[in-house]
Amino acid sequence: MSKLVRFGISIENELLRHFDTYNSKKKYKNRSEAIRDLIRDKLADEKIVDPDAFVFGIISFVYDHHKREIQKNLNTVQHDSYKSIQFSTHIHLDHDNCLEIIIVKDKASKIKPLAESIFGFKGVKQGKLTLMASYK
Ligand code: NI
Repeated sequence: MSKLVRFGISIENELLRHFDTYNSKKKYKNRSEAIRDLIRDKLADEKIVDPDAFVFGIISFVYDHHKREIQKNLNTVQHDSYKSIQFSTHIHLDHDNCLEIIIVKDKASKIKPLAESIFGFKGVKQGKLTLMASYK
């Protein structure tokens, strides 16, 4: 961890009150920890919109495995992106539905189109892409 630096912040009473309520809900021990996390989150949000940014995350989706071509399409798109995919797993939710979770690591410009192609397949009922970027 790099050296900590102190700096002062001016803030409206009302906003500080909301912030303290948020901090106690999130179980922060002090305001500094909460502010550091908020800054990291904001910087990461900014970073993941950059197509060249190196990101990691999770593509999760639910699909009906009876739909024609779905297994073939999912297999093809994942093999096409094998360099971005670190891990994947498949859970049979019930008679018709499957949940697949793919952990990815690559440039945002590689990950987003992969998720979009998966979510666009006929038979995919719900999909979520969670992206993160690291900040110390
Ligand atoms: Ni299944």
